[in-house]
Amino acid sequence: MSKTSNPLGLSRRRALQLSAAAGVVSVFPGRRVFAQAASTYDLVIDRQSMMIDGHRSPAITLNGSVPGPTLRFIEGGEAIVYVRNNLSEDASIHWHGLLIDPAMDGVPGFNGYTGIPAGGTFTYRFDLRQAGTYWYHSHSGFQEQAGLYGSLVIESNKREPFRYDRDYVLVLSDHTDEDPSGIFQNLKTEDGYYNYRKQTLFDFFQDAREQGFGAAWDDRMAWGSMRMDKTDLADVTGYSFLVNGKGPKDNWTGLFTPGERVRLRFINASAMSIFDVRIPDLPMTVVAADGLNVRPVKINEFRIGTAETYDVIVLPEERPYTIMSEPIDRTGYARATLATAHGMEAPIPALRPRTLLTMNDMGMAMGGMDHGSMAGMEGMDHGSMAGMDHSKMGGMSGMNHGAPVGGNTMSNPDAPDAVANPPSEMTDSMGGMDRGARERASANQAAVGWADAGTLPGEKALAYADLRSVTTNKDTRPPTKDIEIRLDGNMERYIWALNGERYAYAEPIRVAYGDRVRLRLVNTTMMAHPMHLHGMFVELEDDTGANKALKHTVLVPPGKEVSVLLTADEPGEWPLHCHLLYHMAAGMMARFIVESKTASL
Ligand SMILES: [Cu+2]
Repeated sequence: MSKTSNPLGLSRRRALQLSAAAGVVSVFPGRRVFAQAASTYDLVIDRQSMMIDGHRSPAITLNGSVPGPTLRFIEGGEAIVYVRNNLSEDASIHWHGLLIDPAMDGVPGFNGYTGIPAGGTFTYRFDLRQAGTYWYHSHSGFQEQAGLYGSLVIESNKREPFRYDRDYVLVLSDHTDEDPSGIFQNLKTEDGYYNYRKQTLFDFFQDAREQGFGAAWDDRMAWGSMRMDKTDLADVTGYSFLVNGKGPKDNWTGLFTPGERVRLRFINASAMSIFDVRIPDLPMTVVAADGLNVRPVKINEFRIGTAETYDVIVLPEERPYTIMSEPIDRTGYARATLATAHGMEAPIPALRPRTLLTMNDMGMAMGGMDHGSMAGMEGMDHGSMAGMDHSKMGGMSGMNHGAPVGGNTMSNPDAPDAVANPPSEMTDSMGGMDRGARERASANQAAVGWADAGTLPGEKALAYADLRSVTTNKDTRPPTKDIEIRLDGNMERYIWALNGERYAYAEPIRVAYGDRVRLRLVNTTMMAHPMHLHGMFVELEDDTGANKALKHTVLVPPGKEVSVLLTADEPGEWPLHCHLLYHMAAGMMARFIVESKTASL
């Protein structure tokens, strides 16, 4: 039995005192001098159970808890982590987002690493080359889904560009009582097994009333003939959504004193969930993305892909606040509370409508798909795509009966999704309502299109285009190499692949040391894929200047392309994969090899 432990709600002063104990020598008052002493941790992996909202659930624990302990380090030092694996199977721990010696990256089958044998131990030793919010998790089988994950915080050895008085880690995750390998089997054998929210006939008549019968029918037929489900935002449901291992009833609570600036380090450690996160009535300022500082962005909510992290700073007043994290398919929620005393709580807002994908979201999935490249998809069932013949598409592009869905956007995938923005008169009329009324009014509006989280009019949701690095990019050369990574899938047969090949069959992607590369992540599917590259950061191309935001995980929306730049300056064999656990397991992974310095001479 495990009791989950709260990451300590440390005041910054206390955190630094602890840091001092862990290898910082303070010589001058007000100035920190960092010794090169190592910080060490012991981790023990066990199969136990955990309590979630009063029910017992099987889990894999680290030091008896889910998530595992928050490991705190100081930038510039060395980390030593001793791991004991008490499972009856091999395990592993990967340090997500760290610049690291490839031998310590912790992915079995890469860089000569073979995992931690059943009943055995492994010692990780690596230099701490960066600061920020990161996490660690198993890279073996489905252990991550069962609980083998935790947070990792590296304190900066420089002055931070923002100020805060209190520091909390919020690890978001999805937990299931089921055996994860059983889930994977079900996904592979039964289409839509976990999708309880298929559109119903009732939905159809509702649509028909709003859009006109013709439009609703055409839309329905189009989706039907593609044999894709427009509500297939997530393919596993039945999860409990957790914050720091606590269910919504357990209500993880972070305390604050009014007037304090509170830093919240959000980590999406779920196996399969993408969350929309907000704190009603408490604006947030985003100060870091994927561990690295960004220019402050004031927002009301953000969408966090699996494996991404965001640090925000809030200034709560003397009252409780609900931290609400809704998965995009709205099958539940994770909830936590900020309060001035334990036991206080704020109202929990109603779940907003799940997003319905539109034909506009299909951009790349349809327009960018040439059948020649599809033919390369080893083992793929072309049947599901074959339904998408061009006469049908012709019919859809004519589908403009004043319908809010699709129509001529088909021919221009980049056209702004007009329906994502409510008409201005609605915005205006809602402006006068209080928040509760606005929430209720908004809940009755369908969120249409991937980009729309159901954000209230007048409120701001974070977009990648808002992110700018605080530090100037080290390498501003234009790319000399363009690598297309197509994210492919067949939902019916649960085959997920990169460039048409499942991992087991794919050739590695090779670049020379020092290469400046553009990776074009082209999503041909109707799901978002959080693409993660180990060992290096990539730069988002939203900025044309030298402050491109750096990311280790990039959420690629359905049917869209996201391009990123990369300087290949970390030699090694790095996994490049979708961070949805079952997609990776199904084959959505590649080996990205950066040749050693000498190899290119
Ligand atoms: Cu994926």
